[in-house]
Amino acid sequence: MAGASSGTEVATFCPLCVSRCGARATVTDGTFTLGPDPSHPTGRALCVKGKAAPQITAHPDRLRHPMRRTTPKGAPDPGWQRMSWDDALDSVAERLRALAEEHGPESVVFSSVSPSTSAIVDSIDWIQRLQRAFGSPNLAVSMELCGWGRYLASLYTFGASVPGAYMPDLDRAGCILFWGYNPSVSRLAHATATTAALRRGARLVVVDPRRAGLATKADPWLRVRPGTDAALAMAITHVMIDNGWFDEPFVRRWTNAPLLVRVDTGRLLRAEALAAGGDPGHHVAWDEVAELPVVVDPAARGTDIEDHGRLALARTVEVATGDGPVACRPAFDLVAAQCRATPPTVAAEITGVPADEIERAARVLWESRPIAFYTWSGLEQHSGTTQIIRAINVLYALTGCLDAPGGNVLFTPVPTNSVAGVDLLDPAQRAKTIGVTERPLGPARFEFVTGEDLYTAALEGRPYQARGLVSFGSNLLMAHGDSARGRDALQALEFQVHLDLFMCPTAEQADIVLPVTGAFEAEGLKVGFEVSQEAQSLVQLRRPLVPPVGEARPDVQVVFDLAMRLGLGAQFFAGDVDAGWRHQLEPSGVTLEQLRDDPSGVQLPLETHHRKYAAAGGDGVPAGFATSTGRIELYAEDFLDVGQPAVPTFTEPATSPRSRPDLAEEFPLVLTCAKPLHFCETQHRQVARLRSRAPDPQVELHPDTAAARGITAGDWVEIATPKGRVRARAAFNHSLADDVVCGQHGWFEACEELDLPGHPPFGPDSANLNLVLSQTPSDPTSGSSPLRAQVCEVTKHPGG
Ligand SMILES: Nc1nc2c(c(=O)[nH]1)N[C@H]1C(S)=C(S)[C@@H](COP(=O)(O)OP(=O)(O)OC[C@H]3O[C@@H](n4cnc5c(=O)[nH]c(N)nc54)[C@H](O)[C@@H]3O)O[C@H]1N2
Ligand SMILES: Nc1nc2c(c(=O)[nH]1)N[C@H]1C(S)=C(S)[C@@H](COP(=O)(O)OP(=O)(O)OC[C@H]3O[C@@H](n4cnc5c(=O)[nH]c(N)nc54)[C@H](O)[C@@H]3O)O[C@H]1N2
Ligand code: SF4
Ligand SMILES: [Mo]
Repeated sequence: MAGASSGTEVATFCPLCVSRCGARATVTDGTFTLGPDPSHPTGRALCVKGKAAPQITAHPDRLRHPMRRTTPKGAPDPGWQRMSWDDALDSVAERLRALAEEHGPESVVFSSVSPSTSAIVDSIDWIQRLQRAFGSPNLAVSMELCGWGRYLASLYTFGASVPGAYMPDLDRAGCILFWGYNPSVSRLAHATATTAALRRGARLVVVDPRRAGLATKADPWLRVRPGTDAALAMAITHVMIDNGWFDEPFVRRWTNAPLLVRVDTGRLLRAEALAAGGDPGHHVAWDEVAELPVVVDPAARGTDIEDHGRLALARTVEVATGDGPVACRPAFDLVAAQCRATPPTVAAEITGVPADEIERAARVLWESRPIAFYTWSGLEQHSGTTQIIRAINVLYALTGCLDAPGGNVLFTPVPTNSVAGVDLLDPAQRAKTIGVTERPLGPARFEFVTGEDLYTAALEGRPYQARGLVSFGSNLLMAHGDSARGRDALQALEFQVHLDLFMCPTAEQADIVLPVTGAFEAEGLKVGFEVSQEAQSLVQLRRPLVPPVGEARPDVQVVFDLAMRLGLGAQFFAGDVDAGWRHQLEPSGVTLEQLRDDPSGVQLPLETHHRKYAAAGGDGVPAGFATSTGRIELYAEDFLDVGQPAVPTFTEPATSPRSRPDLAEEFPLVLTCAKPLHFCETQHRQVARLRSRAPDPQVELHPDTAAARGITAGDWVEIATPKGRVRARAAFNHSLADDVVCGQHGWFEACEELDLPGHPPFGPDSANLNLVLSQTPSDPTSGSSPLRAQVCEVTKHPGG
């Protein structure tokens, strides 16, 4: 597709990060500029990266041609040799087919850059379709570092992705709770909506070890010690329960609070235990007026209970069973007891948040309902991530705000056909996802492979040998801890193809590298912009503003072309991307012609429906929640099957100075990290307009911490962990605790225009934080790496 004609103003959106800001582009003389588009539901502002999009697009280091390596893996120079697209695609297809035939399609792992940090959002569904149609159950997309808490872990409490899909209704919230999330840096559309909410009087509570971004406007801001968030959530929950600050009718009716749990086994009591013929699928509650057990059929969604107010919530009862009396406690009682064991005074000692601030947070949350919340990276990258998320999910469930106006709401989506191809993968193949045996409830259950498991499969052949990697831009070696092990793993692969805009350490290991178009060189279809009903109702097709550099092709085009060569034309619309989009859009009534005619998109008149769990279906029974009990699971019985507690539980981070006193003397500080404003993840350091504002990798530390080590602001320092040392420049941050420091990952690229050096991804001069962070010990449920609470020491760099 040719670029837009010169001098025109075009409606568009920036897909460079999760914010997907609506924008207006002005195209002149083969280049373009972007400005905000206040008429777009995510267009109130553009960040510096969006404004630098023209420089990213036109950067001289862009990959221009398909290339093959001519030297063995591990050689200092890959000896890249240009090849034609036809040759490249033919060889890739041939290698993948051979691997599938000899070792099964599961031996090929697909990977992708995260859609939160790139324009791959245009293509991710099609990439998944390719992976599934090919027959591989393995997709590595940083799910365990980026999306587990928001999307998948919350399924075990809500049966739905909260807050990933049930988004905070910021426009109506009485109180906004950001927990380990800093949208001022990471999602501008949420930051601008929050600022507007504050202006109309909404409250803001932020939990973050740093007072960054909107945390400066939060009241309270809770300065939590990294990785101890579960203890904080449990203490807040305790205060709420103790004061009756929870939505009791909601909790009784829609959570599994009243269901009885056997004290002896920890399992929910089943009706079959009460009398012969009782249904093993039915649960039991206790009627406190009749002093009798009540059978609860999950399929009835609570309509089989006459008076929910009569059910016991907080006592031990003796239930007569076929095997004699059995002591049982309502699920709520167990959760309350667990939280009671971590009252504010105890939590204060663990988390560093003063007890009175914990009490105040509970009061603010309750008194300024409805509460809308979001959690993100601050909670994803921990050895205890799943329990942290569970603790916060349970806290939120008690407020009764889920799917209520001003709470976390599933906005009505534009109806479309899913193209991710879930049905294309044979269940027998899905059962082979790498990691599913070790962590049956983890990301592998949903076809996502963790970095740790990918490396093990490639290096040790467990559970089987990973032999091929099709990598849509993901910079695995820089994104995951244990970078050096990652390099060895990639070198052990028989074949790797990598698609990217730029060369990166992961691409350097590939056999074939393919150049892809940037966001503004190709069309991109976006159905729904997520953050509000208005945003979620918008369908927009981004137009190319400039022609592609070199021979770069859109990811989605490469997916379709590869599919054709792999004999998957039937699943890929005979290679016609337009036909694929038409199929996707068909239920919406929106046509490609409409979208191409009007680049500002089509806004559908969709209405939000609240409290959908209570809406009756055709059979008159409410929808309830997609969990085993049909209710929100304050008590997650499923977790017992994997040796995890069913009630939220705090565990000290696995590699902290407290859990590892043997390391604490040498490494007394806790190292966490945060995203940089000027770059996305490991990208963009080569762009002068961005790099000039943030020239060096940083580590933030309290001035007292620095002074105690003879460090002044701006000094080059070494961050040392038990795995080694990397470099960064010291930056003072008064808001940090004096035993916590905050680094940045992703630094390797040079910026030639500014004469700023690159940093080797490996070796003594490296600034790659993930070289000295470990993927283990990982979260037992999800395999999340403990990247945000590891021990470290910071010292002045010997070179200054
Ligand atoms: N220590 C530490 N490590 C972390 C994190 C952290 O906070 N701390 N964050 C984690 C998180 S949340 C994530 S999501 C991962 C991110 O890790 P990745 O998903 O790997 O993301 P990036 O580093 O942004 O980009 C990787 C590559 O994708 C390329 N790319 C960009 N856009 C496109 C595109 O449209 N198509 C193609 N084919 N390629 C493209 C870029 O040029 C770059 O080379 O890192 C994780 N790693
Ligand atoms: N500018 C920019 N925007 C981005 C990205 C980027 O790299 N740059 N990346 C995109 C991607 S892939 C993602 S995943 C999102 C992430 O977006 P965010 O989750 O907002 O990212 P971070 O800034 O890494 O982390 C949020 C906050 O968590 C805090 N934190 C660190 N450790 C802890 C902890 O143990 N507990 C708590 N409660 N908080 C903690 C940090 O201090 C930080 O302020 O941003 C997306 N947007
Ligand atoms: S926040 Fe910046 S990079 Fe992200 S979509 Fe908006 S303008 Fe683009
Ligand atoms: Mo991410």
